[in-house]
Amino acid sequence: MTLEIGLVGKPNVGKSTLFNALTLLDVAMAPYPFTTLEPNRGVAAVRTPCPHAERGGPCTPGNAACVDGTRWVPVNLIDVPGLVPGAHEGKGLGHRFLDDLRAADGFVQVVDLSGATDAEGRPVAPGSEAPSREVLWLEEELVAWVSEILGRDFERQARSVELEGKKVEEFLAARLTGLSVAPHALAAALRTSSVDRAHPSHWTPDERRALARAILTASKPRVVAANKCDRAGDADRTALSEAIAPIPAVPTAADAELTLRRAARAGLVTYRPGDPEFAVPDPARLTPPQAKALAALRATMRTWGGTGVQAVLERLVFDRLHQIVVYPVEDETHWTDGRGRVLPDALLVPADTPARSVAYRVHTDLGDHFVRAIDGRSHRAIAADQPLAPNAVVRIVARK
Ligand SMILES: Nc1nc2c(ncn2[C@@H]2O[C@H](COP(=O)(O)OP(=O)(O)O)[C@@H](O)[C@H]2O)c(=O)[nH]1
Ligand SMILES: [Mg+2]
Repeated sequence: MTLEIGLVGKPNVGKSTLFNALTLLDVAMAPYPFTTLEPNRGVAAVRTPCPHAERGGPCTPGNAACVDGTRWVPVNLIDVPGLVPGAHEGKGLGHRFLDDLRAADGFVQVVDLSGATDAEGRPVAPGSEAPSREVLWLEEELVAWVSEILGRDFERQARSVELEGKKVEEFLAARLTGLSVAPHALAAALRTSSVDRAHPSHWTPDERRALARAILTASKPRVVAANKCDRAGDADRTALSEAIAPIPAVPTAADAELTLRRAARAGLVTYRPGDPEFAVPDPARLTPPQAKALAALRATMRTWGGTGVQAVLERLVFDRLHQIVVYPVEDETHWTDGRGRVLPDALLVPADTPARSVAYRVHTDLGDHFVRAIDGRSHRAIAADQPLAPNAVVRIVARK
């Protein structure tokens, strides 16, 4: 039940570089042996302040490392190679890649902010491609893909649903199985697209397309990594943001972040991913090319306030996917589990998740036998249907 994020975009914009940077973690992420699961699947992490400071003692992290009071909570990342216009028709192996995205909870679309790659990813003169265009065409590809999944043998099936008097939600949910569309997202899509719920067999292709678009908007939130920002300026960023609003664009320098994480691992710099700057403990150790590369990188980070790489992921996870972090414990006074470990697990859950669903995330038995949750700060009871607060430390009480 780890959150899954897809990196999408046309070839040569920096998806793999971003993937490599985000999954290069120096913190151990149990239960993951190390961060790369398959060539294009890996584990990245989002940052959140650890509540251990409130207790005045250290924590005993299990799934999410704690570094200087910051918890690194794992999320799964998939690098989906080059989607090109026409992908939904199978162009550039589009089908296979799109199908990799079925289970994704959200997308980071990587674009070349410097405008120096064409639609197929070939290099062109900087500024000759508007990066907003690829955001718009990718949207159309994704809509066509969802429309197609939705539309297979639609009318015949829709008529039988009408005859049997089944609910349209059930009909659609069955068609969208595997696409990871939550019931509330489907309900929201039905509301915004205002189709005639009683007569799906009457829906026009345009109406089905509008519904597919609404499903996509409601169930697969997107943020844009405006990459190669080291070769672009503020005017490029503003133009992109205006053209793709309300989708947010975060300027990123993926190869700068990758360089920094590698340099930090080699001990050449002090840098925590997401920091606005880095330090060089021993400048004499740098070769002249290294010193030059780091100086250029420092200038980019000054311009943009960092590399933007952690920021773009966290923007998606916290702002668009509305995730919060909660800490299940067995002892609500000491914030420990049965083995005395302090705040062992940090879980990402959607902000409106009821307490009982959080219990199910910990263990099926805890969900099945849920009695109440207890807030580890106020010690008040939390009912099954009540959502938890961000950063909640919570004990689940279950019938034996
Ligand atoms: N200038 C610049 N180049 C980058 C950046 N990120 C990636 N690149 C380069 O862009 C090219 C394509 O990167 P890659 O990650 O393979 O792109 P993908 O095809 O989208 O996976 C490589 O030469 C990278 O080094 C960046 O932030 N700035
Ligand atoms: Mg790649």
